[in-house]
Amino acid sequence: MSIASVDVIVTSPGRNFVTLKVTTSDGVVGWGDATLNGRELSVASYLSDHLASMLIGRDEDRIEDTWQYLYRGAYWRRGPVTMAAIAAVDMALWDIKAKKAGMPLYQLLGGASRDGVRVYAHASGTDFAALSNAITGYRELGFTAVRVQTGVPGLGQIYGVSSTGPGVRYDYEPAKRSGDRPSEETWDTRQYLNHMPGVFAQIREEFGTDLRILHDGHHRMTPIEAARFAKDIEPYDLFWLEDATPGEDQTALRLIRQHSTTPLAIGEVFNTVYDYQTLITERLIDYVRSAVTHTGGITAMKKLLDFAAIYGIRSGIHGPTDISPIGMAAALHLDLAIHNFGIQEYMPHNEQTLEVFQTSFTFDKGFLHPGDQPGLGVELDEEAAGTFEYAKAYLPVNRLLDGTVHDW
Ligand code: CS2
Ligand code: MG
Repeated sequence: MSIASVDVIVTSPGRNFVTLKVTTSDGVVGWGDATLNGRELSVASYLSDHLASMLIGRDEDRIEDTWQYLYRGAYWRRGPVTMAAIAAVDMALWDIKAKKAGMPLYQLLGGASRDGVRVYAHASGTDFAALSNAITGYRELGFTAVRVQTGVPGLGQIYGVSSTGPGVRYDYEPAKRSGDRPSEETWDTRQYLNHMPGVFAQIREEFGTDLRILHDGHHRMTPIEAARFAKDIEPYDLFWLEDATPGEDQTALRLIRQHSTTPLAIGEVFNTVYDYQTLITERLIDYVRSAVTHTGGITAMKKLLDFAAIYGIRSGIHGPTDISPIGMAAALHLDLAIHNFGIQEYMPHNEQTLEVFQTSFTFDKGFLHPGDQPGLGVELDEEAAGTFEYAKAYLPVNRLLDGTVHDW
């Protein structure tokens, strides 16, 4: 048995996705997500122009050896493009192995450690009334945890806030089809720091203490600003404060830890375990935020999460709509199997996306389950995929009020 063909499928059902299709000499098909929001074609080219020929003829069962072959064999290692390409190959090979075994992937990862995967939704609103409406809507859908993002008076469109009205499902897509350059947003940290603690106080006032509240700082604060913010919001018992500072400055979190017990989550822009080494060994974070799609796949994520488990750190796998249903399914199989599960991000995909990707995971009262189909449990309809043309899209660029480029 060997890999007979490798195909890269770029499709855009409402947003861009890159998918890898690996087919064995016996006709078994495995799928992998290779979507990197705003830089999709770089990964598509890495796969089709550089990796595909290396894979033909390889034994599809040698997943670890293939991972090492692609990682060490590249010479130029790490980085979002390389690791998304390797992730797609890895996911496809695990999909094949589980299909050949006739079982859902989580069974190959040690079986279920829990009955379901607790998920959190994205509740947002330009003001508190819209945010409150969104939280109520998600609670009615059965969610027990919500990420809350809201507008800041004086600032226009900012990260994470739906501009399509109060946060309904899949209501926020950050990548814009803005022609040949990104759109721009304006930011002011001081206005944000002064505004947000009151929002959390209002949420606790209105929704009580049971609801798990998460918030995404989206990389924008300096270490001392983040330390102040994490301390100011401590009374509101957040499940986590995410990306309080730009994560590559790992030791910045030592300052936040000195001032606050607000749990911290980081890592959605990371792509290898080395990005986490200080954060994990010094217990500077409480949740690992990587996506399977951006961090080298199931093989690498399982090792990363097992490493984090030694330090009492749990999973918080990234799951926005720019992770395809295949990448989401890979996360769910890991979530179900590992012991140190924390929570799973879940932004439901739109109807067009679900025309292209046939999923088998299910949602029930705030929990997802990957399903018991052999493999990952997601199949891509190539005919449907072919009807959605790729269109270049960019994540916004952020500038401070004086025009200085800032982290988006
Ligand atoms: C966000 C992401 O889900 C999150 O936590 O940080 O939606 C992020 O903005 C997008 O993945 C960027 O493509
Ligand atoms: Mg985030």
